[in-house]
Amino acid sequence: MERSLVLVKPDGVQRGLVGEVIARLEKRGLLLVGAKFMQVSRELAEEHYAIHKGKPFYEGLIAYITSSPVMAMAWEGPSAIAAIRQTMGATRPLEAAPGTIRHDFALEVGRNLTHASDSPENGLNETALWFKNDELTSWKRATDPWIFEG
Ligand code: DAT
Ligand code: MG
Repeated sequence: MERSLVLVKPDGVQRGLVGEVIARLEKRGLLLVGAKFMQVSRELAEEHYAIHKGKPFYEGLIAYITSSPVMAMAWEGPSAIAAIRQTMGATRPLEAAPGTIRHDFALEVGRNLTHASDSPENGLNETALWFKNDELTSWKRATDPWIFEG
């Protein structure tokens, strides 16, 4: 099982797409283990996007993610990192495959609706950055055996 941080970023919240993102991940079979609706501080934004510090789009990215509330979630599943990034689509919406969230609902890289962790290690680190331990719930879903083979 892998764990990923998923954010519905301010554009997704403002556009009423929180439910759409959750519905797609739920229907895919991924398991929700944490969620909170929150305003992101500059401090958290800088820590989350530390890897992009110094890039030309960095300041715009920090301004975007802190501009309005986000829906922060932790999702689990087998190969959750690849599965969720596939459901989100490529970073640039015009390069995202039809049927992905970024293809279906976005046009510009700076308004690409969602964040998802890009490796199992980052999935654990990012969920630990955004959630306290007691904000994550480990649970068995009745349908797990019908979705997870193992
Ligand atoms: P992703 O969100 O698909 O993991 P990333 O980690 O490379 O993409 O970049 C983080 C975010 O930064 C991305 O969702 C949008 C923004 N971004 C990335 N590259 C950009 C660029 N060349 N111009 C503007 N914004 C960019
Ligand atoms: Mg990334």
